[in-house]
Amino acid sequence: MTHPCLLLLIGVAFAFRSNEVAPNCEDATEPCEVTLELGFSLTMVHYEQRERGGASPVNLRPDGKLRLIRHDDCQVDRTLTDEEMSRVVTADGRHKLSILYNGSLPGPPIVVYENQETYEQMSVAITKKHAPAKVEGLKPWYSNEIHGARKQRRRLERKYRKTKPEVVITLTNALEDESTSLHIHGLHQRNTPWMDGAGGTSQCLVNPGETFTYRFIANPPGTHWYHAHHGNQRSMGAYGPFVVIQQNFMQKPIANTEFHLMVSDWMDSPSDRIVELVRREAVSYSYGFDNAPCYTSTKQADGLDCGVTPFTSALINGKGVHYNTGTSNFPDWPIEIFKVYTGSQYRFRVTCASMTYAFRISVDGHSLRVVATDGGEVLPREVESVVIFAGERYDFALTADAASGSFWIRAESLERYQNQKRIEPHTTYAILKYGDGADVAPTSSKRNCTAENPCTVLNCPYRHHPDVHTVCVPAADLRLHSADPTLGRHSKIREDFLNFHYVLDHDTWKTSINGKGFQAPSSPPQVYPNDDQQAMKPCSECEDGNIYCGCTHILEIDLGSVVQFVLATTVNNPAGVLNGNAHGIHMHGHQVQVVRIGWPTYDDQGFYNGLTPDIMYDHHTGHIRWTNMSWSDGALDVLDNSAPLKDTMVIPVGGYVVVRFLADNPGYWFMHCHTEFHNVEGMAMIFKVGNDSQMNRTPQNMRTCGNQNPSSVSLGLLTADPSIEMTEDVTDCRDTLRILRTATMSLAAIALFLLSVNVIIVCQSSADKGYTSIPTSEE
Ligand SMILES: [Cu+2]
Repeated sequence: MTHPCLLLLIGVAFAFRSNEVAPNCEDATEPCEVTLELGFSLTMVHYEQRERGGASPVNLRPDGKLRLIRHDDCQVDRTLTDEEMSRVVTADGRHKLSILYNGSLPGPPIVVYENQETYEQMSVAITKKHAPAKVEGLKPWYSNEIHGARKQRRRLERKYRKTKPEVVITLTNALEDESTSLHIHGLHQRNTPWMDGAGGTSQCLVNPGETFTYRFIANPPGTHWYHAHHGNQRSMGAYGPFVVIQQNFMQKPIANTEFHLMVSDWMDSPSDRIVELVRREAVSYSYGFDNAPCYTSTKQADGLDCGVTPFTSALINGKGVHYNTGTSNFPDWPIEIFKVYTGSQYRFRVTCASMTYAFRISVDGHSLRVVATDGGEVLPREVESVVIFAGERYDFALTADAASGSFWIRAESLERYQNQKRIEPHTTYAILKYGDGADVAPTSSKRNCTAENPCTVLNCPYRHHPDVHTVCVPAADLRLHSADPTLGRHSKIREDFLNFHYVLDHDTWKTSINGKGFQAPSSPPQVYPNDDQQAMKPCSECEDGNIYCGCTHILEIDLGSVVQFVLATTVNNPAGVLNGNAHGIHMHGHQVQVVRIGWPTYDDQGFYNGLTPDIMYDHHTGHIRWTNMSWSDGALDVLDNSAPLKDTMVIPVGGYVVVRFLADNPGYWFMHCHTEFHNVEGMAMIFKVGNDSQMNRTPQNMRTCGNQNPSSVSLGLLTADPSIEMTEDVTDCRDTLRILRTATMSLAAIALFLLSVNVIIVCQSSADKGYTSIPTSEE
């Protein structure tokens, strides 16, 4: 292994390529246009130019530079320039087929402004709501902003009054053989549910060679991300940061003060392969059929499954470490560097884009002040580390309070045991570097947690972190700055139990929600709500629970109702065997209040020993419900309106999470596990808010797709007079106009005048019957 000091030379070329948060469009009053091209790409390959052309593999030299291998004779050609090196996706140093936006890993950051408030509204927000003296914890950071913001406010007053900027993303599918769609994870797409990018639900898939333009208002503000919403594309690299800057001045990014940090595992296998291995219980061979060692699943601190397939690599901002064995070591390959200056404050916007593994993020020598999750601001909470699951986001503030030097930023897996033996977690690294000096490998070490000074870890998927002097704080314990008034005690709360678990389909295990595996309809219901050609298998044909049943699982919710979902992951099989792992569940189109986390039971060593006693599983009906029936129908007392708002919730194995939300965003919204191979297999459903007449009408020029079954009548149309394609109203108008022309020749001027008036009235009334504008949800 090469010494890390040498390798850090290469980090220089990459360090500031894309990790600082900066708006794509300076002017928030204009639509912000971004172009994304999704294509295959190879890591550790130098493309002569982005639009393909020649490509040559590269290797790493001992001095940290990349060298080009000539493709004709496989000889070393030359060392790449820094500029050329910056265009090579190094990932974990292996050559791997990837699916990337604009050839970059992660994809290019998209940073836009929140839908604009008027100046008057912003002014009130500053003076009343966010006066520096009232902001706890982050006072220095925010108050600097306030002082600096006065001039800016006057400028913005002139510039931004009454604007509604729009984001326009033009996506081209340059994959040769796969369709795709683009989801902005965290945006609500209020009034534009057809722009949500859930392929097959909110839109037709974008086929190879096609282009699809997404137009929407960016809301809510915060740290979000974009990713492909089809097949395995996300875990092959099809993701990138998406930040919506809050349109008051406190959060305006300042150069060098905010960073994107995207962490993800980087697996050898696509999730389809993992589905098949897990489903057939062949996973023990997943090291490769030719290799001797069989794999046994690693366990987390509570003794339950952590990694069902081997951890191979992990990346921070597309750069990281490859493991050949289960032991951790220092990075061999370029890693991300975040440059800071003593005395300043920094905001890290952290997103987990993993296929499967969660990560515990920490920075040697520094504590993290968590200030937001899933885009939503929370009261600052000081922690040693934060656990982040696929789909989640955490923003933390960090004070650069060291005099100088470099410190490891660590992303550790939650693996703790294998074959009953204690193991070290797999760790990938980035570097927090002070000042402008040379890049050197940190010599820092992880904080030592002691009984006197225990470490606080946010968002563990288990209640305790035994024997390491660690205190786990659940995400539900975070608190909003001010209570959300919309979700108080309501006289009527709709309650649904959703069990994310595995069920037997003949002799194989499959992921499900309440025993149902999601089968997509043949055309997206958001585009074709009344498509009589649409193939859907109604879940009414399924029995709840015990036996796997594939169907188009849709939960219908009345617009305006207050909804409580109990998201559980409890045992289902009659033998009482617990199988499963923590799931990160993502709800599209909404932020929900996480009002309660229910844990399973543990022994005095902290190991799992039983399902939560709060929930009953009825083996006869396959339903789950509260054990205490007096909690039913939303009566469970969770009356704390300051519970945090999230869109991706981690459900502990054998436990549950209660979320509450106001169903005020009409549309067909996808809900699914963000472990990609669980989602691919069917741990997904649609929750439909409002009826079709309450949803904005999908624009008529949306692309078409779906089952085709041309009738004889429509076939006849193909050979008929082209004029027959005209709608009745238009035809009527044209006929009338033809008569009018005849009349012009034969009638007197006064008769022509009278007839024209008549025609205009007739045409106008016909046009009024047609599609003229998008009705708003208030209508
Ligand atoms: Cu899952």
